[in-house]
Amino acid sequence: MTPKLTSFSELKDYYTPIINSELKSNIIHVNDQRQVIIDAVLHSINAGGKRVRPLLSIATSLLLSIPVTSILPFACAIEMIHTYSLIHDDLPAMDDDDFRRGQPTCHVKFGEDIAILAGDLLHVLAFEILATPNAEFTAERQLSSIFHVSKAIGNDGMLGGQVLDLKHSDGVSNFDTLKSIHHKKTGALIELSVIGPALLVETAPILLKGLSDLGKHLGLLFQITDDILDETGTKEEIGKSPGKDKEQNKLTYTTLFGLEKARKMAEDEAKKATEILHIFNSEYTPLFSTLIEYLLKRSS
Ligand code: GRG
Repeated sequence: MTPKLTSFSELKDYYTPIINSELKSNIIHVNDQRQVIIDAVLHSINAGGKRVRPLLSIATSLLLSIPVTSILPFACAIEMIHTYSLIHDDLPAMDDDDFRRGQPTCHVKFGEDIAILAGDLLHVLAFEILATPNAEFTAERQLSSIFHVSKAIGNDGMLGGQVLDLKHSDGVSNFDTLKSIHHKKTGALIELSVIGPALLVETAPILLKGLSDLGKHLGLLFQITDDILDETGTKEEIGKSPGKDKEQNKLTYTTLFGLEKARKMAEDEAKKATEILHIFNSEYTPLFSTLIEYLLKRSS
């Protein structure tokens, strides 16, 4: 029986091993030369990510009384897509990072060719998992979920945000551009992690709207904190090389507004997210408040 979880840290401690085992069960070893791609995928998947996105999906499931076991495949697919985006983001042709999640990046350890393919495999695996019939959900809702995932990671979502991020130095550095990059690059997948479970079951429109707004605020909160940590965190804390944003002339909350204002803006996003929680009449609402607190105060 699942213990009563009252805070995000309890949720994280309880569910992280369960997420890890769900991920492991979906990455199948092979007995020939293709095993190298499995090793590369496992290197990045097991490198020590915080599992924020699957934990968000689990938190939403608790909030809406959806059985967590039914949501694990969705949560696992989102973590695979996220890990894939990190592998590709670290490549020399993109952000060119040697260190991620406290480990050498995938291309440093396995070479660029294998790292590209490891990302591709995670992408494909994620959709295979999302398309696998799940007895808890109708085929129509699963199809709709696949549609929403595609939208969240395509040109109007994560991929488009990455393009805008890479190319911004050719363009204008203002708040609208910054928000657009952050909403797409990071926010879209975070919002999807929050709203995704609700799309797989029948959910009242008012709650769907609430989850979408909540997800948007959490996405911005997450990325502002990421920007702050890039400036203030150590390599050990953030598991990657700090100071890269300034070095690469990135448009971020701290490069545009400075540290103090960025911190205030993160607090504003946390406050707006907290204000939405009252619409959920659930014993897990306080847990969600601690989740928001964690995203605001995290140091890794
Ligand atoms: C998805 C189709 C498709 C393409 C990918 C490369 C790319 C296009 C997008 C990159 C997007 C990217 C790297 C966004 C940054 C998001 C972010 C803040 C990552 C850090 O997340 P954490 O702190 O990392 O949750 P851990 O390692 O803890 O999981």
